[in-house]
Amino acid sequence: MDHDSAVREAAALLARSRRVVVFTGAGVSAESGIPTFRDALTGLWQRFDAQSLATPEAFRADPALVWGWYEWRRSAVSRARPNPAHIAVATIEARRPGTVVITQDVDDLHERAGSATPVHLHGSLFAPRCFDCGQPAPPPGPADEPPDGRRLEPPRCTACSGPVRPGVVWFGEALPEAALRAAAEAAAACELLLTIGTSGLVYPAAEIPHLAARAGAAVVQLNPMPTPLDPVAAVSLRGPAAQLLPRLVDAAG
Ligand code: BV8
Ligand code: ZN
Repeated sequence: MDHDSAVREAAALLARSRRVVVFTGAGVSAESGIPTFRDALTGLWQRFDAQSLATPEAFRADPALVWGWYEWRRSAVSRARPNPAHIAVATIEARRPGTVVITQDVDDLHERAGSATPVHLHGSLFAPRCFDCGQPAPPPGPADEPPDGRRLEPPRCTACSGPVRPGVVWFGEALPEAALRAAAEAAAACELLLTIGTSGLVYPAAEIPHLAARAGAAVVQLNPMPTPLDPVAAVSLRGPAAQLLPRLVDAAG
């Protein structure tokens, strides 16, 4: 299917769908200048593998190294702006009330683009909590300067003086039950699932588009690269989300 007919096909699917799920990964924030998960390893952290740094073990071993990485990412997000893909997602929600946005991203760009209640399967950079007792901690103020490549001692919990950790889901940690349940229910009930900018490699989140397809939904994928989701996608649009998604939403009305 050539690109233009793929866009027409995808637009026709969106045009006739009322129950829509939008499932996003780090690629939807790429054009806001936010490095994807794997690319977010520079400076002091470049010698690490993301999967080894995004773990409770890494935080226990060197809280300042891991907290510094997340504070660098949080300061990058605070300086970034939602891109046309985030805005197009919010337009889909405005035109199709009941649309459910499910994201693996830990940034707040969907919210800042107008998405009311995105389901964060992997938590958020803006909900830190105590590593020991779990008490929520106030997000530290905007990191005054991007601590790129610097260790930063995490703040201390006011209840038990344990170290404060980022409010994200690390490898080996369970996803928030309510979020996963809401995502699975939405995927099982939708007519169309748009998967945007995800490599489809990390489970159980990556199961969501497969679940929608098994339940009979059409899956449309937007990603510059092939992914393990290709086989379940009725249409795969190859390209950057900030270009493709607004075109799709305009064509679908
Ligand atoms: C769990 C938060 C159990 C942190 C993240 C072996 C086989 C199968 C599974 C496993 C296994 N070994 C271990 C596991 C389980 C593991 C897993 O799936 N590992 C994978 C790597 C094999 N999963 C877990 O550990 C999960 N927990 O299983 O717990 C359990 C159960 C009960 C009780 C206790 C324990 C937890 C996983 C969550 C990890 N946290 N994020 C943080 O952000 O720091 S995952 C993180 O990586 C992201 O959230 C994202 O989901 C994932 C991938 O990152 P990226 O590749 O950057 O992003 P993405 O996938 O979204 O891909 C980017 C895409 O964008 C690319 O395709 C690219 O082509 C595209 N793109 C680029 N530019 C653009 C674009 N697209 C559009 N436009 C553009 N411009
Ligand atoms: Zn505590």
